[in-house]
Amino acid sequence: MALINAEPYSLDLDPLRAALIIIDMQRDFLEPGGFGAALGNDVSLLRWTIAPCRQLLAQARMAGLTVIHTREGHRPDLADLPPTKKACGRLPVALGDAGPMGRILVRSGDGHDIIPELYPMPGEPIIDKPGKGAFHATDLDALLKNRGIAQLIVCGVTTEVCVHTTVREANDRGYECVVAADCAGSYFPEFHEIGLRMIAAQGGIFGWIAPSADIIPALAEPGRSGGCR
Ligand code: TIU
Repeated sequence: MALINAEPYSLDLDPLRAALIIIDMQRDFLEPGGFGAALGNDVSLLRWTIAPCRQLLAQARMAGLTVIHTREGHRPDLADLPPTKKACGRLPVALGDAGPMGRILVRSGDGHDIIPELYPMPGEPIIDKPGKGAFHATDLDALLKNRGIAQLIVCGVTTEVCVHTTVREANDRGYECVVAADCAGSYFPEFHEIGLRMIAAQGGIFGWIAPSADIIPALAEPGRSGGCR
């Protein structure tokens, strides 16, 4: 066990029972021409998360932590796309339509893929999720339980949407979550700040927050051997 200097108070991390989960670091959200841009967002506002995420990912891999990636997206036949989600935003180019990176937020399109900087290594589970939360309509809970995972280090985009929804889902399922504050991001900087504060407020109502610099030392617990689990 190793203490993470977190808010609202220190978290005792057990790297043997912890996983890093990287939420939706997809081209559709971080690069021009994807879903994030179709929603009217300035996607460049998310790019500062990439370098700290890379560092956290590298350290987690070196420590032998379970690393899980998620991707938001839908079946090519859109059978798992609620009409309400398709209608959201009344967009001229809607979800499922052709875009410069393939069909927007559809599995197998280029935009749906994870950005090259954070590309999964062979053996790292990828959770394809149709919703904002990574537990909804996925096998994430089974995967975590089967590996004995009880604590999640969470990063990715966006803070107030898919990161928040996943942390809330995880908290309700009994997982302890710490969000790596500099490794999550939003198209709305103020939502990022408030979103983090919402997690840690009220004694950590949904979880903990900490800078990645305070999480990384806890991964390299003395005596821990490397290698993927
Ligand atoms: N729009 C927005 O901020 N986010 C999403 O639609 N999905 C995720 O957060 N991944």
